[in-house]
Amino acid sequence: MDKRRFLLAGALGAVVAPTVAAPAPNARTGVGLLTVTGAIGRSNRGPIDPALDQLMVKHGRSFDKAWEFDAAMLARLPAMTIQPTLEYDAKAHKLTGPLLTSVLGAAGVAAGAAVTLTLRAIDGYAVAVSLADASRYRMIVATTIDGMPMSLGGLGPLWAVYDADRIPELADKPLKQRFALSPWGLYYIEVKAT
Ligand SMILES: Nc1nc2c(c(=O)[nH]1)N[C@H]1C(S)=C(S)[C@@H](COP(=O)(O)O)O[C@H]1N2
Ligand SMILES: [Mo]
Repeated sequence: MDKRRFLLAGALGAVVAPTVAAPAPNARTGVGLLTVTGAIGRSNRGPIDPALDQLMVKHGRSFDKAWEFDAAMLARLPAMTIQPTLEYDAKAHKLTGPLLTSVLGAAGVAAGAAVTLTLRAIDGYAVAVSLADASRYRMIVATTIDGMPMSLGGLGPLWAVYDADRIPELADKPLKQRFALSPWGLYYIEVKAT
């Protein structure tokens, strides 16, 4: 390395260093809320533990690496707000959370990747959606409803949901048929090359 490049590298290092000192982006410290597996580019945990990962084992899952999010990691992603009419009470509710594409992006899935997602919920409900549709629907991983964090036992803690009123192909359907792609109690996503 010549002297000029050395000095430049030093100057960049000085600028870059404080950023590097910020909390490691892959550190999960809070309760794991969402596990992303399959065709992911980044991982922050190892294989499924057949003894301790009870719900995932019950749901027949298996993986050798995954990206796990806690609430703080989800909260660091840009939040979106949607206000769809929900089928449960036929009322509009305000839902906030990151775009599903941002969540996958954090796990190292490229925005335009040709992949299918399987979204799994705590009660065993699972639904497949292409990343292209999830992106077109501007699907979010909602964490709050009407300003309140969603509860386990209700629709939460995470709900994959979209603004069906504003998606023509869904808004045309009766309310009861708009949310089949929308698992409440979302806790697991598999990413698979299409
Ligand atoms: N966790 C979970 N999410 C779910 C479901 C479910 O059974 N479990 N059913 C899906 C379907 S098929 C529809 S139409 C809507 C409403 O389903 P429900 O009336 O059975 O709640 O939620 C979707 N999300
Ligand atoms: Mo349904």
